[in-house]
Amino acid sequence: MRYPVKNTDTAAGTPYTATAMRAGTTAILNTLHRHAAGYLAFDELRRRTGESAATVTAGIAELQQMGYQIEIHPHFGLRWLGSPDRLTVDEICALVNSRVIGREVLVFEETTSTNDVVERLARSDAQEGVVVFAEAQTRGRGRHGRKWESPRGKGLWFSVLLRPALPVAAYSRITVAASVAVARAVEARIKWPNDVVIRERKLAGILTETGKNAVILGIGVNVNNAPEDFPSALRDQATSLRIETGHPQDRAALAASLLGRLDDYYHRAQTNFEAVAAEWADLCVSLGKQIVVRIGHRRIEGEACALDGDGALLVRRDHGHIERLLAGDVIQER
Ligand code: BT5
Repeated sequence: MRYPVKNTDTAAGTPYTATAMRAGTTAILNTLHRHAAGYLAFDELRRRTGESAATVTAGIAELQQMGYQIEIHPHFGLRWLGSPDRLTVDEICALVNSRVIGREVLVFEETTSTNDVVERLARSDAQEGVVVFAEAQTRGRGRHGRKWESPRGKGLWFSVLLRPALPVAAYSRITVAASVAVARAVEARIKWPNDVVIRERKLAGILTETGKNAVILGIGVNVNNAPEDFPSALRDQATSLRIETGHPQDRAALAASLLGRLDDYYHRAQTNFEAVAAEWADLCVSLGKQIVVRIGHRRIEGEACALDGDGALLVRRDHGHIERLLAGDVIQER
């Protein structure tokens, strides 16, 4: 599960290495976290993890020392109360359940952009599925060189290295699949081409770039941002899960659930894209609407009608002609 990094790349910052949490402790973390709703008897925890009493006792002490809050009740047993608000490789790997995406995880305290780090990994022939998170990005970016606000510890700012078995012309499928995975994980909707929105406010953004035989999938999700964590110009357009639910969220648990969904939809994008496109259409707020799209200096107006097999948006112009759009910004929607 650990990625053997020799980090000589100072521009990228230093990744936290896994804290060499013992295997038994990882299993305890996983089991208690899954049972977070109530108490778990000590013997039941032993049975579920298959560990000895001594290992379980030592594991709980290790977790508590790391800042995990675990209640020990003399009669009821153990209860998970929360984890430290800090992303760690150990916790994400203990919770994730996936085939490809997340089988190797790196966490940086700070970096320029997680897409930059993954791009370098792609050039060094790293295998697909490695995921890089950063607690803060100094040069987080959106499309066309736009800025992505990535305040420290508030969100999930991460990138995934993919080497899809798809022709380059069908790479848009990856963005489509990622949008569905993110929207499902956070119960939000999709605004074409790459925004994940709640109440018309942007909760997450996706930036897909191509590298050496690779797709670099960058995802930013606002999780625990308060309104004042956004620059004033964004306050009316952006939102976070904390703002929407009224409660701070467990970022590591969300990270693991996101990686699991991305893994699933990435697989489906390559084997049964029609089903993914149908889900996308259900979640999309743009379809069926009259939209104005800006692509560089061009403006295209028409009805957003469907996605095609490559993941391109089909727009019916007023004169009936169908335009096929792979990128662009929706500047107006009716
Ligand atoms: C995107 O671009 O929405 C893609 C964002 C991808 C960010 C991830 S974080 C991990 C990885 N590493 C990176 O460096 N990037 C990826 P675009 O559609 O161009 O939208 C950018 C616009 O969204 C900006 O111009 C702002 O208006 C707005 N924006 C910036 N930061 C935001 C935030 N945190 N929440 C909501 N909106 C934001």
